[in-house]
Parts: sequence; C-alpha cells; structure tokens
Amino acid sequence: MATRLNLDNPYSLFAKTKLPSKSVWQTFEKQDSLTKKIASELDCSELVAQLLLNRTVSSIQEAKHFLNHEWSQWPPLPNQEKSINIIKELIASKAAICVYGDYDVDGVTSTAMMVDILRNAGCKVDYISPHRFNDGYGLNMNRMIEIAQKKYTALITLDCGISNKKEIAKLKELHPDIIILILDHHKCPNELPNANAIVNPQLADQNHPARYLCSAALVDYIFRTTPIEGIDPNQYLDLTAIGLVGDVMPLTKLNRWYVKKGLEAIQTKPRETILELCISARVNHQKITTQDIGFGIGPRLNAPGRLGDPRPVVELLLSSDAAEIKRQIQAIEQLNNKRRSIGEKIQIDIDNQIKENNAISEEKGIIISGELWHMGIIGINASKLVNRFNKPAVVIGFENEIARGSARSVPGVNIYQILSKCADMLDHFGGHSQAAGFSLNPKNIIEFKKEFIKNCNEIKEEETVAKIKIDAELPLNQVSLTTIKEIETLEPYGEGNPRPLFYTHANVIEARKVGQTKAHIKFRLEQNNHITDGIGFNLSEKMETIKTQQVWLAFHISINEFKGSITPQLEIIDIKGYGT
Ligand SMILES: [Mn+2]
Repeated sequence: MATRLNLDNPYSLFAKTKLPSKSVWQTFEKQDSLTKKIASELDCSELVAQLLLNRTVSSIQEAKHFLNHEWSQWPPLPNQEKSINIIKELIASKAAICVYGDYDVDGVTSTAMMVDILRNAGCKVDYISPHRFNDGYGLNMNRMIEIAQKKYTALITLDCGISNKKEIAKLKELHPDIIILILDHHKCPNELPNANAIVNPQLADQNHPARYLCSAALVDYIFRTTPIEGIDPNQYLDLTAIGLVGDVMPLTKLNRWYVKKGLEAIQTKPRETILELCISARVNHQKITTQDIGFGIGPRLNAPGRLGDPRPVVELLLSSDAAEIKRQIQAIEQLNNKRRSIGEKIQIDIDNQIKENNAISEEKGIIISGELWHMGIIGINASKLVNRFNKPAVVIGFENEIARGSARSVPGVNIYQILSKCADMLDHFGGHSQAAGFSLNPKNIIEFKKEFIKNCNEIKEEETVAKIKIDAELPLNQVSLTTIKEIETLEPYGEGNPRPLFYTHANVIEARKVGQTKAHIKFRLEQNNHITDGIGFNLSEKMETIKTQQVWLAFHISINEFKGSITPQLEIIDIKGYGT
C-alpha cells in the first residue's frame, strides 16, 4: 500500500458511508486446513482463525503476533545507524537544531516528539511547523534562507523533506556546514536530496516490518531499536498511536503493536494534554478506541493546520503546565468549531448548487466550485460528496488569481489518473488513487470542469459499484455473547483491519422505523427457530426490500444493553431481498 500524500481528510475510513442502492457483496475464500491449524495451535475458534486469514495473516507466527499483541522483529532501517550517530553527536555538543515538520496530525505529533527528546537531552531546539498557505507542504526556499541565517548546526525534517532536493541544495549552498537529517515516510522520488542521512521506511525491503510506519512511529522506531541512554520512546507511545491513526496507516503487524500500546498508555496513565483533549472531545479515555482518535482527537489536532497555522498544536503537545494546557485546548477547540462551521457553510452552498442544477448529480463524477471556499477545508466536503453519491468528487475554492481543488474517489476509480488526463489545465497536482490536490488558474475552471466530467463519463459502471467485503457466513444461532467476546480479540480496528462483517439470510418477523427522524430500522429476525434482534442505522429506505420478508443481511455483531439486560444484536449495514 502506498503511503498517503498529505491527505486532507484522513478520517474518511471511519466515515459512516451511506450505501448506494446497488452493491456487490464479496466474500473471502475459505482456507479450511490453515483455519483448523491456526485454531488448534492458538486455541481460538475457527471463526477467529478465518478472520485472521482474511486480514492477510499467513502463518502461525503472524497469528500469534496478531492475537497476543507481541512483536519480535526489530531490524534496523537503511541509514538508521548513521542517523542515530549523528543525533548522538548533536546531543554531545548540545547543538542548536531546527526541526521542520508538517501541519497534519502525523506531522505535529512527530515534531513534538523529536523536539521534546532533543530538548530534554540538552540541545537548543527551534521548530518550524509550516503554515498551510504561507509556507505550503514540505520545505520551502524562504525557510531555507531563514535557517541558513540562523546558523543552526543541524536541520532535522519530519514527515517531509524527501522530495525537497532543490531546497536542500539551496540550504547547503547558503550554509555548507549544516548537518541535514531527513526522517520521512512519503514516496521517494527518483533523485533523493543530498542530506547527511535519510531514513525512510520506503527505502527498506518490501517485507521490512517498519515499511508502513508513519513519521511519529519512525521517531519511536529509531530510538527504540538503536537506543540512546536517557531517551525513553515509551513516553511517547500515545503520540505514536495518534500519528498512525491520523495518517490512516494499516493497523496490522508492527503498526498494530504500536496502536495497541498507545491506546493502553492513554487508557491507563494519560498525560495531562491527552486527558484534556479526551474531555473536550467527549471521549472516555479509559475506553479510548481508534475511532475516538479518528473522529475526536485527530480533527482537533488537525484543525489549526487546516485553517493555516499548526503551531498551537505543537506548543500544546510540548506543554506540561496544567493551567496552560487548559487554555491552549480551549483555543484549539475554538479553531475546531470554526473549521466545522466553515465546512458546514460550504456544504450548504454545495447542496444549493446541486439542487439548482440536476446535471451535477447525474454525471459520473461531481465537480463543484465556489469563490472564497476555504482551501484547507474543501477536502472534507469532497469526501462527503463521495460518500453521498458514490462517485469521484472534486471541490474547488478560488480567490482572485488562485484556485485550489481537492479530489476524492471511490475504491476502483483512480482520481490521480483522471487528473493526469487534465494536466494541461492544472498548475500543480499531486496525490494518489483515492485522494489528490491541485491548483489552477481560475480562468481555467470552466474548461477543466468539462474535461474532468468527460473523463469521468468514461468510467465503466462496474468500477463504481460499491463492493462490500464480507468475512464469513454467520448463522443466527452463532450470534452470541461468546462470539462477540472472541472477535473482540481482533481489536483495535482501522485501516487494514476492518471490523468483522458477516452475512446470513433470515425471515423478518418485525421491522419498524426508529429514531427522531425515523432514519433507522429496528428488526426482529428468525432463522431455524432462532430469534435475534437487529438494528440498521440509516437504513430506513430499505423498508421496501424488507417487505419480501425473506432477506439476505450483511452485518456486524455487537452488544445491546437495555434496561440492565445484555443481549447480542446484529448491526445491519445492507439488506438484499431473497433471490436478488
Ligand atoms: Mn505522515
């Protein structure tokens, strides 16, 4: 899996996607002999063994790692030894160091970790957290001049730098003695910058366990596996987990170990900052999950950077004074509210444009633009359009001479390729198959819209049909508290480790709309004389299908607590009539 390039909305993974009317259900192949072998060796059910295989576990050893949250392979990354030696020398000379980060969650957490480590070790550390609009992503020339003028001994880049060959060359020219260390996990360009050392997991072998680390986890990894006396990476496991979830890295193998440890750290002894962040996000820290990070903590740490300046977040993560932390979190909360209300206003404008122009929602792609739409926020709006219409979406904001766009896509449609076909009209563009960003001259918007739609209309129907990956068939008599407990061992869920999804068929005994807006359906279901309750969030429009009485169901399983009694229930995400 490719790492993401500065994704505007890392939380789409958790977004409650509304299903399109047509969907294809896909199941995993059963591997009976390996399932039995894993079940007997690990003393788990065959169902759990099957779920592990579905999550690309391919050996007994990997299954053990997965279920026991252990990790035993810690080979060094390319150039790691060299980098650690550089850091040791910097510490020994109490050097003046500039740390240069990024404005997203992984950027601010990794920056805070490195700054804290080096300051505690006696170095004089300043940091640059780039302003989204004044500086932009990555190193920039003006900042290089500033760094050269300040005569730092060293520059350490985090979560950026790998594609800044030109800027690094300029800095070396202005300040030939500076030591440059690049710690980044973004895709390596053909020509790497001329730094003293570069540690990038993507320079490692495909099978290297650290290959999919984010930048925060990379900081942990180098200090954990090549330790320096007095530096304890365990202090920062909470920030490492937040960085991994914020960057939507796969939560399998080593990353799974990191996130599990990080969640445990927050649950058992949270630092003041994280505790206060949990309170303001209304998250119970003792039960914090990856979803809480994705929906609650992450957006708050991201908000200042979306609006422009991420520095308040790094300052917060470096604070230890309780009163100061409270004040800083209040300020960030206000920025997050501002971010939210700006996004809602844009969404209202978008909805009005769609209402006024039916053609917009009927094409195979959606492209929409507005004057003064905030360019740090439109990515979230594009994601919402993808979820609502199940097709690629582009939102463009423009002001005077400049227009910037955010593009998001559905699985199966490569938005980067579509943009490449319109490259003539764009000034810059970058990203990957599911998310991309670009800039263009506002004069070109109309022509670009036409070209984009033309390319979208070439997408074949089968590429856009939503595909639901189902883990296994689960008859109703196996929907039990025991099964729920068993599959809980697969948590924490996230990218690469989705919440287990099952299917079966059943008779609908009862179905009624519930909730304030009657958007949900409460079910009573029967199969071979076994009766189970179910809930279908936002499924009310499926009421017609349910009239057939016999249905296929795709569902998660969860616990329903009602008036003191605890029963298992189906959380139904899709329904198909029998025989369809
Ligand atoms: Mn990152």
